[in-house]
Amino acid sequence: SAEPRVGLYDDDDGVAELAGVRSLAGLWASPLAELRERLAGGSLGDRVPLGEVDLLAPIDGTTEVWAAGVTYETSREARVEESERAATVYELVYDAERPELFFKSVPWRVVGPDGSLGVRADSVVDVPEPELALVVNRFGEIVGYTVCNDMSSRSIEGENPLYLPQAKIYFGACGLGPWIRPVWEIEDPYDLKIEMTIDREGRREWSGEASTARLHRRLDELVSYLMRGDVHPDGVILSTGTCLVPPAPFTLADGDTVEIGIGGVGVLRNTVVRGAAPG
Ligand code: DO4
Ligand code: MG
Repeated sequence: SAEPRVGLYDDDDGVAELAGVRSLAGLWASPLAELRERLAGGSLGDRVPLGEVDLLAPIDGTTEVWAAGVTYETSREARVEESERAATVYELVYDAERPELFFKSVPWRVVGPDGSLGVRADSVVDVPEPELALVVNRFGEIVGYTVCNDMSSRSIEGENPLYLPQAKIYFGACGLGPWIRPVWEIEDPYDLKIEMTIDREGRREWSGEASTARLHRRLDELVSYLMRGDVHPDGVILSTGTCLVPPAPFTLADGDTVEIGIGGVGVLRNTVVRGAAPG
């Protein structure tokens, strides 16, 4: 049926439904130790080959997506360059005690694997941002990792940093997936390769590679600021900032394919639609 289900993926390319689990958000209501036991001991439905499953974005309920900014030197440099008049805000936040955190998406706007990402019709310079995203439970514990594409309008943000919500939050701006890798299966989250390729009309238009080793913040430090003075009853997804920014004059075009791979976590692939918003 078309009902969304929660499943466990095994390394032999099979997926089995987690019996009795109605939503991901429900899982984020358990402390990490309980979640781990629940996943290890949960009863599973029939195993289905991955190819027969339509993967949805791994987010539901009222779980929000937030994102951190200017957490890699590459991002700081790109922002300083695109916004000469306001460059110091980026310089300052890179070394400030409080990180830059911003709201990115509600679940219904999130685009899953193979879905269409959007570029705003009123933007002229647009880039994908490949980011490691943390899945955080309601207690502020990191329970898993996924891949986030924090699509951004460089022309709108570059005009004035106060335009950040317009540059970052719009129809099709947030890609997430292809699944969640449990935290206990990743040995060192500070040593993950991040790769991005952008293909246009059958040709490689841009590619780059970096590592979470260059992250300028600690993951739990980012989470602690996100939980400070706030509540996330259905847990929260926190994207940790980009380590790759295709330099100007690069801009995304309608029909581009963006693939982001994070070692041990997964590969998120999407196509780009310019002016994706209906109406
Ligand atoms: O400061 C603006 C946003 C930065 C961002 O999204 C990033 O560094 O990934
Ligand atoms: Mg970003």
